[in-house]
Amino acid sequence: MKRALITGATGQDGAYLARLLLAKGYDVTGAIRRNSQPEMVRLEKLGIARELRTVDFDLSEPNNITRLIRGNAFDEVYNLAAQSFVGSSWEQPVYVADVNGVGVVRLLDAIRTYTPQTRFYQASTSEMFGLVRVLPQDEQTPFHPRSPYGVAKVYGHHITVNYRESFGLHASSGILFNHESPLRGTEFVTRKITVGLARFARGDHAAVELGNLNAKRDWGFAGDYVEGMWRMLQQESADDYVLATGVTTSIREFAGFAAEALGLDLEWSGADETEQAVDRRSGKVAVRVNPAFYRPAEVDLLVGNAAKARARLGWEPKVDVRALAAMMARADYDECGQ
Ligand code: NAP
Ligand code: F7E
Repeated sequence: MKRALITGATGQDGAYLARLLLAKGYDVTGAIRRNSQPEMVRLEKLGIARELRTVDFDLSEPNNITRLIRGNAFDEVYNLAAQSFVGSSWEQPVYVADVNGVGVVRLLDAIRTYTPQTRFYQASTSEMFGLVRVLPQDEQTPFHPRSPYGVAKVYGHHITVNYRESFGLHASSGILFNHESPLRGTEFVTRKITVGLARFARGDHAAVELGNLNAKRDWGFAGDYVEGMWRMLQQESADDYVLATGVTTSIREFAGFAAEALGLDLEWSGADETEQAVDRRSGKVAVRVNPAFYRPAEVDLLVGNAAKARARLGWEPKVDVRALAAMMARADYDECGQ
């Protein structure tokens, strides 16, 4: 039985990855940040909260990391833990640099020292591309991060490559484009839209307030992406891979897909700060712009090329953005009714 450690096991990806590894017969340890109340909601929703062992863990605490790695011979370590919300990274830039950046080398160095045979996955991100100069983006595209989050992740990415090249670790970096699900945090734009519009469809006619509707993202389904993470660690040698769908969609269009799945019919009007969408059926404003949600620096357009993952890992995304929006909107509609 293989032994895997997942940091960030309480997060969206951690929950789906834990389910995947358990189904494959792994012994899974979830490294969990101590909270005043254990944050197991996603693992409970997937019905696996009791199937993995859990350990207290914080990426900013080197003693904690060292003891955990030294005391266990994990076959695979998936480093998914991070402060992952780009929007708040401008408010906590030092913390984000420490956890998302330096935290990665804390883990890698413990692995190098105590269990160099352990295979390592680093959760890198399309946010590293930021102000993109090339369309679509692949493993060769230069980085130009636009947020403290993206800057910290660039360090995490490069130190993963560096430990692979310096010490021969089997350390891979997955450069993942946005991936969502009904387990997505409610502050991210997709889930904010699906929760807000589901409530609207249930008769609570409060408009969803959003920032930049023109930003475009390459959105896939988180369940598909964790399969790609696992495949990276099954390769004979470690490498870096982009996972993406190759389709880019604006925030406005995503809201339209979610609305459609909920039986709403949005009519857009205005521009920039005065833009809004009225639901033709109820006559009420369902979406409006609130500049408070604009970011100090924006990533305007992301679209990935996952040809390398397709060719070498046999990885394919299975859920397109319209189906994803519908899946999330319907799950939130059902949840609102309970
Ligand atoms: P998420 O839902 O926000 O989960 C993040 C996890 O990290 C949570 O379990 C959180 O614990 C944990 N965490 C935060 N700070 C920590 C710390 N100091 N020490 C230990 N654990 C800590 O994020 P996600 O969407 O699953 O993303 C997983 C990883 O992939 C992240 O590294 C993210 O940056 C990266 N990524 C995500 C996407 C995407 O579109 N989802 C794309 C590319 C890369 P709590 O539950 O206690 O908060
Ligand atoms: O924003 C725009 C916002 O917060 C997407 C993380 O998982 O994916 C995620 O980062 C876009 C941005 O995700 C609102 O300005 C408009 O352009 O959903 P988001 P993100 O910043 O792309 C990457 C790959 C990661 O690695 C990250 O960990 O939507 N937007 N209005 C808004 N965004 C939010 N959150 N809220 C709004 O009201």
